[in-house]
Amino acid sequence: MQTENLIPIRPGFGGFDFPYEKADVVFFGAPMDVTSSYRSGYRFAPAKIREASANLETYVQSSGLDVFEKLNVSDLGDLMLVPTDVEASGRAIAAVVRQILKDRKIPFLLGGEHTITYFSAKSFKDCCVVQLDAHRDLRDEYMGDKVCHATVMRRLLDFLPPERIVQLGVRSCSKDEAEFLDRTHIAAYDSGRLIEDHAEVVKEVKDIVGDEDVYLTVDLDVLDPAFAPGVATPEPGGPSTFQILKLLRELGELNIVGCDVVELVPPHDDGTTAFAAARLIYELLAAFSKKSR
Ligand SMILES: [Mn+2]
Repeated sequence: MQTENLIPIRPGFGGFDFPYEKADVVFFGAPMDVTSSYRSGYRFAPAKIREASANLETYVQSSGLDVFEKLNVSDLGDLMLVPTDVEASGRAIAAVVRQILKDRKIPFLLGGEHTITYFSAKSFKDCCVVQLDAHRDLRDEYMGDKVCHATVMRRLLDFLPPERIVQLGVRSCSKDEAEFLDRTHIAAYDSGRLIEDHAEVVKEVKDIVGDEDVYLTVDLDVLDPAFAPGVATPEPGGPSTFQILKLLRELGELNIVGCDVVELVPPHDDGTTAFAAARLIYELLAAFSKKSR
């Protein structure tokens, strides 16, 4: 692994430090903090997620296992990004993701703004992208930007057919995005449907995705702001942390080949959102761990 632009951070996620060579899952921070249209401060997010992760139990009660028992997890630290250059930062992110994939491991990105998903997901071949988000992120451009937090899912359509995208938890979009969604075949299970019809939604998502490779992107604003106040663009009317934990336990059974957790803005967080992020990640790791048993 080329590491000259990765700043090592110890302790890493969960406080554990398995060597990269032995790792099944590889974390790295991609603290992109450029395109926010409202709150910013994403650059501090990976550190806050790591801090929360070190103060939570690694034994996941709902799964009955310690995530580090069967699973080797490594953390490469934070990627040095070009503060004002989305494309250059994106190339650096994609290079690390490609290397981790080449070494047959699961990359797990700690954002950073949602824009990182475009550069990360682009590095996978033929995957489905499952998105947990309050927003569609399907604008073709936003305030003149083609590649930003508000367009990230639309940019994925530059290389993925719409049938390979699943949106969960959305409750906010523009009229143009709603019309665009109607014209495409993106599977969208909005917040109300997810909350009221959880089991059926999970069943349908599993039917759509089957045993395809899945890239999972978790925008923390999918959670109701009551449970995750420290995000860039809070959107009321979302599911609880408990509901999303349950959802991730179930989605974790899919063939997940890459993940990111994005949109935490620590300057607007009292710790609630960082702890929610860390717990959601543990739940996913427990699901991975279960599969590797
Ligand atoms: Mn988003």
